[in-house]
Order: sequence, then C-alpha cells, then structure tokens
Amino acid sequence: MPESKRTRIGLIGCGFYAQNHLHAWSDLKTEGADLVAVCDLDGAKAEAAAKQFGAKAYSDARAMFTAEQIDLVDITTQMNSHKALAALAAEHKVGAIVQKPFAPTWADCIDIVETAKRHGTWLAVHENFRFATGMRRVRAVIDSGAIGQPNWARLGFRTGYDVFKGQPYLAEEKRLVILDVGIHVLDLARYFLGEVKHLTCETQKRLPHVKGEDTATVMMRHNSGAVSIVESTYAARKIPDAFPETLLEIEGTEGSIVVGRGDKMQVTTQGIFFEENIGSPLLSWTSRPWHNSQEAVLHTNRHMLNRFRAGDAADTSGEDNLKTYALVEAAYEAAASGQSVKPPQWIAKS
Ligand code: NAD
Ligand code: 89V
Repeated sequence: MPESKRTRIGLIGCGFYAQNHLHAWSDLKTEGADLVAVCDLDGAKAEAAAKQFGAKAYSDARAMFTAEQIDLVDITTQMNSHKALAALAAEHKVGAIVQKPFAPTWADCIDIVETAKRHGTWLAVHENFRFATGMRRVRAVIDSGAIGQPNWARLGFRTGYDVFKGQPYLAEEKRLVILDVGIHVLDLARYFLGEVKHLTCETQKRLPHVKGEDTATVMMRHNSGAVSIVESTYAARKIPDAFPETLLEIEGTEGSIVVGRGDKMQVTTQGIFFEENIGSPLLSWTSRPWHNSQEAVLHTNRHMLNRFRAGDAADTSGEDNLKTYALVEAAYEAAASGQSVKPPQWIAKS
C-alpha cells in the first residue's frame, strides 16, 4: 500500500487493557495501520510498548501530538483523562477513538462530542462487545429473519471472576458495575433490539470490599415495543463461571436465540432447532478466559480503521455512544428514585 494511503496511529495509555489494542494494531499493519507512537505518563510502560511494537515512546501526549504526524489516536486510558486527551486530539486535528466508558459523567461525554464537532474531527468509542464474533453472529441470525420480530430478551454478564486483580481502580468507583460492564450489555441491548423508551433499575452492593454497586438489574421498554432485562454483577458465585461471556435469550415472533456458557448458541426458527459454537478463535496473543473480549478488540480496531479512512462515522461513533451512555445515566437515576426513567437525549447544536 502506498505510504500516502497508510494510517498513522498513536496510542495513549499503555496499561492493562491497552496490550490488546497494541497487538490488534500490530495485526492490522497488513491492512495499512502503522502504529508510530505510544504514550504513557509512566515512561517505563511507554518504553516497553514502544520496544515490543516498534513505535516511538512518549510520556507526554501534547509532546507526542506536536512531534508526530498522527492521523488517528487510540485513547486507552481510564475515563477520567478521556475529556482532556480527546480535546488535545481535536485541537491537533487528529481523529480519536476513546475506550469505554466514554467519560465519568454525561456532561463530559457531551463535551467530548461537541469539541470534536467544533473542530470537525472524527470521533468514536471503543465499545467492543458488539464487535465480538459471537455477538455479530447473533445479530446476523436476527437480521436473517429466523426468529421474526424480536420482542423479549434477557442479557446477562454475571460473574464472580476477580476483576479487581487486573483492574484494582474498579473497587474505588462509586458508580461501579453499570458504568464498567453494564454499559457493554446495555449497548448490546440497543444493538439487538433498538432504542429505549424508558427503564427501571435496582442496584445492590453484595461485595464488602467495593465502594459502588456490584449488581444491577435493569428492565427496559424499547421503542419497538420489545422488553429486555439487562443484568450485570461481579458478585455471582457459580462453577463454572461465565466470565467474560454475555449470556442471553432473545425471543421473537418466529423463534428464539439462546447463548449459554461455553459460547453455545441455540436457535429455534419456526419449530426447527440448531446449535452452533460462536466463540472466537484463539489468536497468537489471546488466551482464555479473555479471548472473546480480546479478539473483539481486533474487530473493533479494524472497523475504526476502515470507517476513518472512508470518512464515515463508526457504528459506535461518539454520537451513537451517547445513546448507550444515556441508558447508564437513566439506570442510575432509576435506581436512586425507584421510578421509571426516560434516557436523556443530546440535541446537537446546529
Ligand atoms: P490502566 O490503569 O491499567 O491503564 C491506563 C494507563 O493510562 C496507565 O498506564 C496510566 O499511566 C496511563 N495514563 C493515564 N493518564 C494518562 C495521560 N494523561 N497520558 C498518558 N498516559 C496516561 O487501565 P486499564 O485497566 O487498561 O483500563 C483502561 C480503559 O480500558 C478503561 O477505560 C477501562 O474501562 C477500559 N477497559 C475496557 C475493556 C473492554 O473490554 N472494552 C476491558 C478492560 C478495560
Ligand atoms: O470489559 C470490561 O470493560 C472490563 C471488565 C470485563 C472487567 O468489566 O472492565
């Protein structure tokens, strides 16, 4: 591919989950992505990533943007830094992908979207669950019409896996499971059943060592009339544990889809039944139990690369992700008030 057609990638935040992004960008080299620079406040982490993946190391994002000609930056830091880093990218006319959760507050998410709009820069959120091989397959079955019109669903991320070992900061979050992983499952509910009219939510704190809610049960009415239940917990005690699988049941007018442990999808279509394994293949850099989540990073980054190059919005653009984040906001409000809540809406300034 000629140099002019290649895309120069920068990555900010070389921590725990970014290792998957680094591998994914490296795999995408054959498709025109060049990881040219990596940055972390912790210089040693940046140096280690730079050495392994053949990029230049920085410990200051502004210095990286000034010194390098970056087309697209992958922001893989924790949410508190997303607003400032996305603004820096926009200021330098660089497209940005921001890891989930978009930001700590609804107001900050809107700010990030409006800043990119003002600068005319491309913006997307790395919401990877809907890009996982298995979840794409579920959507393909729905799109094929095999289950008719989906009208009821339950989607659950229920685990007792020690997520705090790899991500110790989670134990300190006042808004925990809905904002950290419920957000992925709420996004899947939108992906499968469409936008949401209103919802109710109950939260619980069942683990002694965390500050926020570790369990949430959300019930939603979609615009289509469908009803869904979205469950997320870090406090389940089950053998075998399903981490990090999203288990689900989707019922429609002509059939149903059930995804159970071990990536097993069972489809009933007009009285006929079939079963399929929808797990992700293992790659050289992925391992169980994380492999589905890890492989989804590769598909997400590929989608971002292709849409960015085409000048088209990503499926999970900043604006799209506001609709997922609105469900998070509504869930917390519903849990606090005990009322049914309409998700907030962002109206673009013309
Ligand atoms: P982490 O703390 O391990 O890594 C973040 C890194 O960013 C750290 O090394 C830190 O030094 C660096 N950093 C922070 N501010 C910076 C700045 N201004 N400039 C440069 N570097 C900076 O965090 P993590 O567990 O890797 O999580 C990162 C993000 O990934 C979070 O938003 C988390 O929710 C998300 N995540 C997503 C998934 C998924 O499946 N999509 C899974 C796990 C984590
Ligand atoms: O997928 C995630 O976003 C992770 C974890 C699986 C721990 O929730 O934060």
